[in-house]
Amino acid sequence: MFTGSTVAALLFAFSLLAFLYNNNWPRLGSGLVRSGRDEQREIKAPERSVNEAAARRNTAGSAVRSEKVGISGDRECTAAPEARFDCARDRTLTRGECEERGCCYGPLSGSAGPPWCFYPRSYPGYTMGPLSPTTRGQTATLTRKKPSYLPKDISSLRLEVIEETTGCLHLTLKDASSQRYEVHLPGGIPESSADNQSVFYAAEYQSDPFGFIVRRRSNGRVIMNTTVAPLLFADQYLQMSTSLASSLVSGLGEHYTSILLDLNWTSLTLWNRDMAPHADANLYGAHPFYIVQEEDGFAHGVFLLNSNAIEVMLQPTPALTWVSTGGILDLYVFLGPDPQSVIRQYLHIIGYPMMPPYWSLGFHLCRWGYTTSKTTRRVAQSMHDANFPLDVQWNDLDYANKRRVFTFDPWRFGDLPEIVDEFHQRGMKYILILDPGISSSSLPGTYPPFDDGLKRDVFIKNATGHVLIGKVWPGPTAFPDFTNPETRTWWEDCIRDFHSKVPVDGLWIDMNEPASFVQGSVEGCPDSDLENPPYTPRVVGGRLNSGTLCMSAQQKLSSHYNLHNLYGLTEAYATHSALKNIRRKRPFVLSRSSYPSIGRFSGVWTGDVRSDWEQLRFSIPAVLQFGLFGVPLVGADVCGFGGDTTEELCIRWMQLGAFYPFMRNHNDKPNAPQEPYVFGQKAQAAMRTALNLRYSLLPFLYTLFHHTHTSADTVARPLFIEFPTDPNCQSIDKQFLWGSLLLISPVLEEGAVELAAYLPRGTWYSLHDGQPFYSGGQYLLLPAPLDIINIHVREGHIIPQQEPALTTTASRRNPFFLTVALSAGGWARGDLFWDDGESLDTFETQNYCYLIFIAGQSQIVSELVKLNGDLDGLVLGGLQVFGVPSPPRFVLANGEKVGDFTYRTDTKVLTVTKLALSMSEVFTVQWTL
Ligand code: MIG
Repeated sequence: MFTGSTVAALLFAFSLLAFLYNNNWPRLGSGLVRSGRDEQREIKAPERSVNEAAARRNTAGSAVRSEKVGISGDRECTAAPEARFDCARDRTLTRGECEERGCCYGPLSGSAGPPWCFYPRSYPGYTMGPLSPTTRGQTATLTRKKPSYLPKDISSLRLEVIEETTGCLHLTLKDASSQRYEVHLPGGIPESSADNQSVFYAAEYQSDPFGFIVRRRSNGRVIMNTTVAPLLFADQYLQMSTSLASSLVSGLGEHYTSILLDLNWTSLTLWNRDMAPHADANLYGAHPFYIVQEEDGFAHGVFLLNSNAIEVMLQPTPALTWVSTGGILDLYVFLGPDPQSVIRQYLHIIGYPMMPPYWSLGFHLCRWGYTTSKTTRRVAQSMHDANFPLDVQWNDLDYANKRRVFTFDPWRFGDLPEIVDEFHQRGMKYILILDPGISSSSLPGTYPPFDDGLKRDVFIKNATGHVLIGKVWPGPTAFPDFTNPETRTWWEDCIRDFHSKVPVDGLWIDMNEPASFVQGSVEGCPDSDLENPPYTPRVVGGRLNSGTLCMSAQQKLSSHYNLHNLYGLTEAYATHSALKNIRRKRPFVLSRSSYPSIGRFSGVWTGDVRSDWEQLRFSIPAVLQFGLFGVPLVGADVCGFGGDTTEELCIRWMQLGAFYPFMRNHNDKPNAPQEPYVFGQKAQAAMRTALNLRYSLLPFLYTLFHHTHTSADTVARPLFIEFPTDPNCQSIDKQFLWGSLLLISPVLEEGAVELAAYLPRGTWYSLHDGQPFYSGGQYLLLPAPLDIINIHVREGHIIPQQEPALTTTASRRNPFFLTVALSAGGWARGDLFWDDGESLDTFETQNYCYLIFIAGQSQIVSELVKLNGDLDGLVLGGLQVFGVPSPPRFVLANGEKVGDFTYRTDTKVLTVTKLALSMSEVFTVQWTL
């Protein structure tokens, strides 16, 4: 895991090697070669195949022909404006400069939109040699004879095609002659191999210029076609374009956007940055993965495993162009065929999410500005006094002595250890913030984290080999290099030492893009190709080192230029394993910065959202996208972080937040308070209802997390994943699901007391009162007064619930109850995963219970699939059955008549209370019609 010195960025050796290898390869014929070990052969009619492949909408015939044609000829430059691929991404070119590149120049009116300088239909590129079989796929060499317009072309590339699984094709393009930096995910990538008879894909290769086409085998649909524009592979500029099978594209985080990306000549930069969420900005995390909804319910995904600065250009053809400033092209294509399978295939590569501790699904309360331990204690007490559930109390930077991590202020927080003990005695947990920057300006001998860190050589160095000093909250700071194993040990030692005084239950890792208040370092950065690459993607601040470290800074594995986007991931990994070793319980880490795989170690919050209605609304696609990225434990700061909230906004945000998988109310220092108890009685009542509803649903939410952890299901789920064949669901991101059965339709507009909610085809019951809605797949106008959030249960499902309490420690001992939503035929099914909520690897070590509930023929029975854990003494206290057609004459529980039941003829809801059926034994409840 992040070990070994095998990977080094030999960034400066390439030009020489490239020069040596130039022109050494034999000239190869053009034509298509179809892949698949069983069917490797030349294809007779290359022209037709390629043209077909250049997606239907690519009408202008921008497919590259294999014959060589002179540049700028009429026929070469006829691409329709929307099908133009930008030949001047790196800088603006005049007509003369454009034509000198061999590209077409075609000015258009208007400033935005299609490029003026674009590639001709044929443009010299790489030529592919013969494909030869390997144990898991094929390989070939690509050579470029004519240099591109970029500095330091890599003129000889190795293509490897690996058939990972039936649904996953993996292609890499690397320098054929020397090693470049490559991403290594912690724990590596599982080796598996496909049974090639049943793979879902077929790949074809165009040899001159090189390009490939991936098709869905079952229907021939083109999933990728990279022949639409040239492949460029220079030392600091890698570019690959592809047509898209539809315009319904999601992913490519982290950005402030709807669930569907805008393909109208937009660009998205993936470069981790401390930046409050707003449109067109690169935000805290980088996720080079997209999922495309095809027609007819199919979907596919593409993952570019590359950690350099990436810019993705989107155009309406539809098509997409990846540009990366380094590394290799390491591309995974996931064939689904349905959206949830795409996510599962992606998570198979990057890792399934961790199982969170049960308590972390409770309510969290935080703000910057709880300035003393007394205040902190009082906040928790006020929550308790006002009867609001609260599992976890947090502190921000206020606790630290001179804002230095691993210390606490002796005056304001002198009794922090005692307070944490108190919280624990009440069944609560405590978390505080931990920034990565280590203060470097304390007197020697007074601040061990820095002194030890220096001794153990754990800090990132500048280009001349001295510890790089930036500036964060404590002033001048050094930055731990978490790619170094010694740093992880030192980090664990620091946490262990602090934990022995302040026994925190989890850690909140902020500022880990990493963020710095000076550009690069306190001394600036040297002038080099790393600081000023030939092409800088569009980033906030205009420079890669803006708001962070110098690109030439040196880490154990490589330069910061290559590793920047991995900083948060590597810190999360180090923090997770430290907590695991120290506490011997399931770790809780919350990170701001992220990269693929982080869901294995940490949850994520969406940073400094403003307290306004627009940010409330866009928090839904933000949360849903992290679900697609394998980070199910995610939420936005409830009631907003920046600026003052209003009572109404905060009510609506608490209602929506009750359905974020991770729910924390957090506020910035200067703002008006927004703890639930500061509002008027009506507002408090609405918030209490929302919190109690969440707490009552925690057994269900926990079970969803179990399925995510073990089967890569999603928790907060976009409707298109659950209803892929319903075109109405393709773009919905103002509503979402928990799992496959709970539909959440929050109010997102000021003053609104009703809302139009889409209900997919079928019967949906209001969770509030069991009222059924028979939907043909339509929008319904629902009342939504201030004290209500609309939640619907899908027919055919059973939700395990529990009576709420003020902490999960208490609620976990309360009676369970079931909400049974019968299908038209009177059937329903549900399940419950249960364990002690905090031990490590309970599923892996078989220390858990797993129950199935089945309803049908006027009865419900439980089935104990696994009974090895904590259900003893827990009882089923009751149930509500939605959709019971007529009043029951009597109700039997385990064969005995039950006195306490009611039936409402208007809503057709049967409610049974005051049961006490042991959950660890099979039970039956029957109603006789
Ligand atoms: O520069 O620790 O996103 O949640 O309260 C600001 C203070 C640093 C940014 C985090 C925010 C946190 C704040 N931090």
